[in-house]
Amino acid sequence: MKNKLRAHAVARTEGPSRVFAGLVFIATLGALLLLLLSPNGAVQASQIIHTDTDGDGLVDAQEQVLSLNQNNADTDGDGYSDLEELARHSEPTMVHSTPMPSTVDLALSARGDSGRLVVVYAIYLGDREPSDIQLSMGVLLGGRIGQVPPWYFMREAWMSLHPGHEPGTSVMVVEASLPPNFVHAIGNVSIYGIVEDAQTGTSLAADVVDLGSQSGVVFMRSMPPIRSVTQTGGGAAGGSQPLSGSVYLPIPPGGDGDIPMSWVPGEVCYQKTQVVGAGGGVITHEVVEAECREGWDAYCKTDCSSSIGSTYDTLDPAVLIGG
Ligand SMILES: [Ca+2]
Ligand SMILES: [Ca+2]
Ligand SMILES: [Ca+2]
Repeated sequence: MKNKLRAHAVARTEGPSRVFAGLVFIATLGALLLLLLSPNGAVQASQIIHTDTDGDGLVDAQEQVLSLNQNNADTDGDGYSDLEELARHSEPTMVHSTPMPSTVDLALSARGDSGRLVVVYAIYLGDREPSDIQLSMGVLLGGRIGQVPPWYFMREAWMSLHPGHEPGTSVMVVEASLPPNFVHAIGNVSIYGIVEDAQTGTSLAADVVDLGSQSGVVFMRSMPPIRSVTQTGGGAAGGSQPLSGSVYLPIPPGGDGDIPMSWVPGEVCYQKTQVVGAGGGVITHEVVEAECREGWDAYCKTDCSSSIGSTYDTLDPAVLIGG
């Protein structure tokens, strides 16, 4: 391993096909170790907590959002860590779901933490060095790919590097924090990341996390995991059928205490949508079904069903990488 980790964050100023100059974020491995070994695990001026009890690279608070086991680095025991399965889009709680072969992969997630909104970039590097890739970040605002200056993301960024399942492979985590008001002010925000070859600028992998604001709480819109097959939801579409829509996971800035009292614990707002528009990589969805579903370690907004008929935009990761 090289003695330096380099993550190059560049901003998009025109469109997904353009690469632009930007901030270069460099942290030495020594500095990272110092940060990781700090007594309280907190490494940021913003006091975001990076306690990772099982050492799999996903901090406890993020595992809670994703309903993973914060005391087990490999929740399903298939040999791939929870972090690697997140980065490579397999199901971390199902032993028969393991990553598809890939060279580089990326997954975005998010959580609320210490009054901040933390965006997590889980990057499967394969056998590449961190310095071999650069990370582009941006935001979809009002149907257009926004110009978010890289310093806005990276001024409070945090990185760590972890071994992958196959020998010589690794998985990198980059976390960047934002003020939640960023989402509250806009309503629906798609944050994207693109992993590029640092030498050629070629896009290698892309992913998007969709965030929304409801009643002063930030939500992360997430595909229902495969494990929801075994969860019996409420309503006629529950039972043993896989959920085909998305779930709206609340990620309050300071933990459970920020959830309005009226919201239902142990449930999640499930939405089924249909695509009503697409163009330039932007996909417009309309909510056609919405109801609280049981069996989740989350909360369901009481008026979940009132979102029926509403629309939101997201980005197509395939378009981001030129697919
Ligand atoms: Ca962990
Ligand atoms: Ca874990
Ligand atoms: Ca696993």
